[in-house]
Amino acid sequence: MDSNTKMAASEKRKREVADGNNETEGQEETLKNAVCNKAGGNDDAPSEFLLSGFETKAILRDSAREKNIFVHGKIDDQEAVVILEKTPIREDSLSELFKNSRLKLEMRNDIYSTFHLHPPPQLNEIKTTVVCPATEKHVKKYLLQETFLLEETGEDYRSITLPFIQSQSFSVQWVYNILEKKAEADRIIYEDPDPDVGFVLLPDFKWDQKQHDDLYLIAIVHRKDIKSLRDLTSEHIPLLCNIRRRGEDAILKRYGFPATKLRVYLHYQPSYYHLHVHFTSLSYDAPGCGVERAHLLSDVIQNLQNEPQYYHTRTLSFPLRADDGLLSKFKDAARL
Ligand code: GTA
Repeated sequence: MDSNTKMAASEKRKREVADGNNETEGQEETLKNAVCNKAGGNDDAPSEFLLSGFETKAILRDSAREKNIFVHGKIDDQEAVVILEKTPIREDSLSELFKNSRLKLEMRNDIYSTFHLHPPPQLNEIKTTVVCPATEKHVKKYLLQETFLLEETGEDYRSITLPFIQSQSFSVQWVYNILEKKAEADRIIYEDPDPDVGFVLLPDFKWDQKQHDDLYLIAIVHRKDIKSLRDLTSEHIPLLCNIRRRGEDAILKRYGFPATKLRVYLHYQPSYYHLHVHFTSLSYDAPGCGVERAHLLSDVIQNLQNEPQYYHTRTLSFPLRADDGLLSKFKDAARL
């Protein structure tokens, strides 16, 4: 983009932002906040040039194998984290890919040759996630760091972890927006509105829904009083069974994906303390699906059936990053 086009794009973006400034009910947004909030809005057009003025500050992590990069920077003076990720090549796009791409020879040797293939733009997307305005906690979350495994007793949870998460965990506003249909309403694939055992099932924002290989959905409960696995007792068994049965049925109905191909689990610790359940494809090595963090929903249900207070009393292990404030709290309490 030349500088004139860039300036025009920037002016266009500012106008569009100003036009849409009162989108969020009851919230007074500054122009700059609105620029960032466009990243999460439903209106695609004004977001088009969101990243044209992005200033990179640091690479938080990148992976050649996973083909992604996590970048910390600024969008119009606001802190932001941008995640870029190459998406899998879809089988149903192959014929268009072969037919309409330009090939540039890199090398040829006997029967072997390598090329650079330049596909048409619609087959060359990069999945992009924007967190803006990003807090320091977001930046830390995505930064590649050494991790440590902790063991937390029920008492540790009440005396160390609970006060910590009550004072500084990520906002769950995005969760309430989903439950109140203020965001992502058109993405909901199933809802049980019951206030006790009900939930909303929708694609996780890590899944672009283009292929089933990396299928990823989350079920978010309507109840607002359950922070995590630690709060669960046998009282919640009907809720958990409902999520499992109806979630699996809805995924089968919508995607033709059977329960035997699903990994259904909760994270401990989660990033967001409002109870939710992850549904991922068994063949997808989803971030956070390792044994140190993921608790299979079927195991959780059985543990509660056998011992109603299981998660109140049991010692639970989980990994923490080196600069996580909770790790310091455990050190201060001489629990490490
Ligand atoms: N539909 O607005 C949202 C939204 N947000 C803010 C979070 N999620 C959302 N889904 C929708 N709309 O699976 C999803 C998250 C996550 C779940 C929360 O809600 O994608 P959790 O509370 O157990 O937290 O689950 P968790 O697992 O730590 O969160 P997250 O973000 O998945 O991070 C785990 C690791 O995954 C990160 O450290 C990072 O390595 C990786 N990761 C995170 N985001 C991406 C991404 N966009 N692309 C690739 N890798 C990612």
